[in-house]
Amino acid sequence: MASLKFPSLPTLPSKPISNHNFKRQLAVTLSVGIGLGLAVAPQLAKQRRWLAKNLWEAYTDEKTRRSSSGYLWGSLACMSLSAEVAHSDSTRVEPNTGVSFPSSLDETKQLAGVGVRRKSIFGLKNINVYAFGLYADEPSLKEKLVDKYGKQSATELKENKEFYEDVIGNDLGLMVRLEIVYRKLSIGSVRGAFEDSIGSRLQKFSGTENKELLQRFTSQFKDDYKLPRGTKIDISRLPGHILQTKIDDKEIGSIQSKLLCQSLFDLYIGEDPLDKLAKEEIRSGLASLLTQ
Ligand code: DAO
Ligand code: DAO
Repeated sequence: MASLKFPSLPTLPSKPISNHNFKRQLAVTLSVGIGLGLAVAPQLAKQRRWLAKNLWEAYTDEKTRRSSSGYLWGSLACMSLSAEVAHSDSTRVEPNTGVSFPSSLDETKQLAGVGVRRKSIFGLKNINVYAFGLYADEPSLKEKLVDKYGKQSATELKENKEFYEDVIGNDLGLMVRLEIVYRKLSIGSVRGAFEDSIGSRLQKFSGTENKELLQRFTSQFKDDYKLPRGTKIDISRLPGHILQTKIDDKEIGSIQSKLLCQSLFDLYIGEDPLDKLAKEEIRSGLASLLTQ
């Protein structure tokens, strides 16, 4: 039987690695490893910024730089800074929770703004339940609304209520991504919260309670689903007013209803939103997407 032969490895230098070289190699290896780790993990945005700042301070400190560990600090600081720069233009961090959202998804969806859903418990303290990012499908936003609003400037558009009513009510692509931050979320409390938040919008837009529609929506969420911190829920409006829900990228259901789509997005961009600052940010984001 013919034996398999591996090509011979290039011979390693026989000279022992000097202490100085060793430190340099260690510094480079460590910084590549740590830098890559930080660069790829979006949930580490806060830590990345903190580390970049501290390492840079350490490196620029005269004493550290003159000492033999200068190499280590220098390359670590450079790697962290570049990871931070690389990330700052491709993600947006929700400031209250540190959750980061990619600025664009699937090539056509653009992030319009981010916010946080809070809930007060026993009327005492507010807990952060989830961070959210609202995405608009740029081509469909333009296709549906550019004729009507394309001549207005972003500043004019930002103040135009009718524009947001049209964004909420038209059959154009929108998606909200929720990332759970609360550690003890039970399906029971989630159902209860929907009944208040979505239920009141169904009533507002249709004039009736629509118990059956709300029931259809909440019955998608089975009792055995777990919602640990870090779970991502994507709720999208697909063509034909179809509201699709995915949990950690797995589709769990779709419901065709203009009223339900409108009620859901009204929670984030409507007149009485879950997070007022986020609403302002999302509204200007949408206005600039349409006018650019
Ligand atoms: O445990 O009593 C509690 C507080 C839970 C608050 C639940 C708020 C749910 C908001 C909707 C979450 C959607 C994923
Ligand atoms: O924040 O009050 C609110 C409304 C949130 C609507 C989100 C619906 C998707 C929740 C999926 C739960 C899965 C068990």
